[in-house]
Amino acid sequence: MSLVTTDLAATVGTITMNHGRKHNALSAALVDDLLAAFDVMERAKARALVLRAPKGVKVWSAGHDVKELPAGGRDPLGWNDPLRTVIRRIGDFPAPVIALVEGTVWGGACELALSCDLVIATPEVTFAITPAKLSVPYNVTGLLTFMSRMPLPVLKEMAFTGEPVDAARALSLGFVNHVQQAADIDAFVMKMAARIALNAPLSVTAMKRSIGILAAASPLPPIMFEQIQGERRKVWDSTDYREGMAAFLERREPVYKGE
Ligand code: YXS
Repeated sequence: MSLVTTDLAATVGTITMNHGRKHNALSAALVDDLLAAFDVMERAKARALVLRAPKGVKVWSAGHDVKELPAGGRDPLGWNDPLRTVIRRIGDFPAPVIALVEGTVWGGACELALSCDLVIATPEVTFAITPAKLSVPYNVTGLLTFMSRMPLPVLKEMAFTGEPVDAARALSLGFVNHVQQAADIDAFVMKMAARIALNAPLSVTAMKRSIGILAAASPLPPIMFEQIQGERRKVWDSTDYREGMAAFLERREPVYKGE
């Protein structure tokens, strides 16, 4: 049985992440079903696409499936990681993707939501960027996603503390487009999606792709990329990395020693 449901109304598609038992943790299985759903919507030439969880969820997505992170000794967020794959798919999708967010959003799911073209949330939504809590070295394109959505001091606060930021603050900082009450958000999002779908799809796609290319056009000399990878390897090779994983699985607070 698929871990997502899909709906296509005229030229507006909806993909609903529906693995409630694991709070939509972005496992390989859930991401595989998401990718299949994106392909269906692209073949159907959807002109706007809504990415959501079931109505009224407590957790939109709990982020990367921690139980699928490598035990150590290699990059936990490499090119072929499911989280990286689905983030790229959102950027590659020809039509605008609108994140309809209810509930709490954790870790890599913050990047999933913010990599969407538009983010619309209820007032109860919170976003928590959690790599530091789990001793995970977030990756280059992931950090660039966040850096392009919010001021650096805000990203540093979220990344260093791991503490949630609510929808009102996210709206004031510009990484949420609109905040709508739960009773209104579905109609609000579908109205915006329908408006987008009435516009010229080739123009919308060209602008989405051009903006994406321009926003990602940050020339990084190879030596700087290798320097970043060196910093990240210190983390994924550390005993702290293994402690973060163990603490999550044992449902206890981690004790980090900086080694
Ligand atoms: O024990 P069972 O089998 O019932 O499964 C539990 C949880 O283990 C599971 N689950 C997850 N499994 C894998 N990866 C996850 N991220 C994850 N989150 C939850 O779902 C079942 C129900 O969870 P439970 O009992 O904790 O539910 P709750 O209602 O008490 O609490 C809901 C949450 C979301 C507050 C809680 O599950 C939680 O704090 N989850 C972890 C959130 C988090 O830290 N996510 C970051 C994942 S790492 C990631 O995204 C990147 C690698 S990074 O860190 O770099 O950003």
